Parts: sequence; C-alpha cells; structure tokens
Amino acid sequence: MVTKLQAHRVVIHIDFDYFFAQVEERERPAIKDKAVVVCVYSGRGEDSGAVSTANYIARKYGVKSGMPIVFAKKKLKNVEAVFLPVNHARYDMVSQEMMNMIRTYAYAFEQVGVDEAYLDVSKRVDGSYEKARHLATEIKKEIFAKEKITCSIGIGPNKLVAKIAAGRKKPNGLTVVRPEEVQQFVSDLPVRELMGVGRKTEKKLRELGIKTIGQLAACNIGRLVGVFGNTLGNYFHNASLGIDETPVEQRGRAKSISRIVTLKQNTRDPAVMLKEIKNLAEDVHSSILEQGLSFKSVSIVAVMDDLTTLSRSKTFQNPTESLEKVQRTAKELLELLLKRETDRSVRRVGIRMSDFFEEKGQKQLADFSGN
Ligand code: DCT
Ligand code: CA
Ligand code: CA
Repeated sequence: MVTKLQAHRVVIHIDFDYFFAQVEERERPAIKDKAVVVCVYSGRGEDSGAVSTANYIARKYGVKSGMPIVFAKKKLKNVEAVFLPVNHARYDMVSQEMMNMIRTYAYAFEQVGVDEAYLDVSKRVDGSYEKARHLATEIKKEIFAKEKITCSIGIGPNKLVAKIAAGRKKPNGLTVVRPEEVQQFVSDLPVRELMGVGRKTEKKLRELGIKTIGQLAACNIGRLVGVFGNTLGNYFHNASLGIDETPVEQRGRAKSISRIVTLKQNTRDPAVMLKEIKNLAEDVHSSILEQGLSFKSVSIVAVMDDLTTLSRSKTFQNPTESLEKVQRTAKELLELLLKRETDRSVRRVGIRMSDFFEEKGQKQLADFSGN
C-alpha cells in the first residue's frame, strides 16, 4: 500500500562505508590491502578495549563493532592486520566536509550521526526514480573525487525504505526501490532491518512466530498493539508495510559555503585571479540556489606566497540571489585586498558566501515533502 503523500516523495539515504576505517585507509594507503581495525582502547592494559569499526577485509574474518580487541586479534592472527586507536576529531572533520558537499544537493537535508544523511530530492528529480538514480551516481562520484571515500546509497519513497535500501549493497552500493516495489522489497528481510527492532524486540517477535518483515505485515495489528503497546505496535505495523511519513528534517544548515583553488602559479595579476574567482562564484552560487537560499555576504580569500591568509567581505543590506552582484562584489573586494600588496604574490584564491535566508517559494516544497 502506498499513500498519496509517499507516491510523491523521493528520499535518498547515504551511509559512508566502514567510515572510521576508511578514513584511516585514505590517510595511510599502505594499509589498504590489510585488515584494518579501529579500536577504543580502555587504557587498562595493552589490548583492553573494544572494536569501534573495521574494514571489509577484517569483517570477512568475523571482526565486528563492539567486539573485544582481544577477540579481533585472535580472529586475525593469521592475517596482516593493523590496529589503530579511534581519532574522532579527524573523522568529524572529514564527515563535515562530506556533509557540506552532500547538503548542497537537496533542499531538505538531515544528517544522522557522523556517517549518515537523508535527502529529500522529490522536487529536484520531479518524482522520477530514474533521475534520482543519476543524481545518486553523481553524488557518489563527487564524494569520491573530492574526498576519496566511498558510500552506499539507498533510494525510496520514504526514510525507512531508503535506509534499508542503503544497507543492502555494501560497500559502494546503490539500491533503488520504487514505490510499487516496496512491499516485495521488505517482505523477505529479517525484522531487525527495521529501525527500532533491537535484540529484545527481535526475540519477542520470534516468540510470536515472526521473523521476516512480511510475516510482521501479515500479523494482526491488534495483536501487535497487545504485545508492544499502542505507539510501538502501530509503528511496527506501518513499518512492515514500508509506510513511513516522517519528513526529512532540515536540521541546521551550513553557515557558509566556500570554494578555494590553488593557482597554476603564484601571481600578482588581478585578471588571472578574477578568472578563477568567477568560476568558483558560479559554483557556490548554484549550490546556494539549489538549496532555495539567498545570501547577504560575500567574502574573498587570498592565500599569499608566504602562506598568510587575507580576506575581505561585504554584507549587503538585503538578501540577494544575483550572481552578477556576486561577481561585481568579488571584483571590488579583490581590488581592495590587493591595494596595499606591493611585494607578495597570491598562491590560492577563494570565495565564500554566507548569511543565508530561505526563499519563500521553497516553503511549498517543505509542505510538499511532509514538513
Ligand atoms: N560503533 C561502535 N560500536 C558498535 C557499533 C558501532 O563503536 N557496536 C560505531 C563505529 C562506527 C559507527 O558507530 C557507525 O557504525 P556503522 O553504522 O556500523 O558504520 P560503519 O563502520 O561505517 O560500517 P558500514 O560500512 O556497515 O556502514
Ligand atoms: Ca557507515
Ligand atoms: Ca551507519
């Protein structure tokens, strides 16, 4: 069964593959072909602590999140393996960069934890799952090109289905579930695939003879309510049918969007810099419009040949969407910035736009996607 609301929605779920371990691999290419285990050391004795996450090579040998480090070492005793301590500051930084990139693809963007996000792209793809597939491929490509991290993506008519879909082909997967395929897609999966079904609930359901989502769907709703109470019982019933109307909640947004490039060679020629800035401005501008935003501030950044960073900004009286205004302002700011520079040349230039405002027309999109 597909409700009217769902029929109009296209939701993308993105999950970064074995994220902490993948960041470690990226930073140390030499460990890429080995088992990589990221650990939370307790500080009590050398191997005391638990596995946070592991790459897919380590998983092949049975290493799992939450497992004692000692167990993981046993499982990998005949394998080339690397054990590393968690570095959350590092993962958070990479995550933020990736999220800022992803959020530009949709009006409604919801980050969940450090390595997952939902996008409501209904409007952007015009309700077309084929377009959504292309978009997802594009997102994966951009993330990999810029961050060298792979992720798995699921596309469905709601968050529930999109998330389950993202988990089906890992790593580096893409799974599309159209509204008419939802029922078939979920019915053979084990109930634990549903959010909110932990080990305890799984056990309770098994006692009712329910192992798969399809069996859950066939169960009388009154019976579920009897066992789990009203809220949870109804949730399980709907979830088993692939029904989920919770909106993708825009939680916070980037305070600024910026792009910076390194010039082919250091220069003092404003025309050369301006040409680069013009391209960057177009890039930033289109991603702001894509999110249904207008902006009030533009900044120009220059990294000088001695690596000091200079910047100049301008804040308009009113929010604007005008690219022409950005280009004009960028030119003024660059002139201002270079005015007193008589010796140093410029190594990198960048543009930053901030002070965002939501454009009114986009409100309807929020309504439309169930917000
Ligand atoms: N985590 C943990 N202990 C657990 C489970 C998870 O410390 N028992 C942490 C480590 C990573 C983070 O939570 C998210 O875990 P996953 O969703 O399993 O993400 P992952 O490592 O990126 O793996 P996958 O490729 O399956 O997404
Ligand atoms: Ca992940
Ligand atoms: Ca995850």
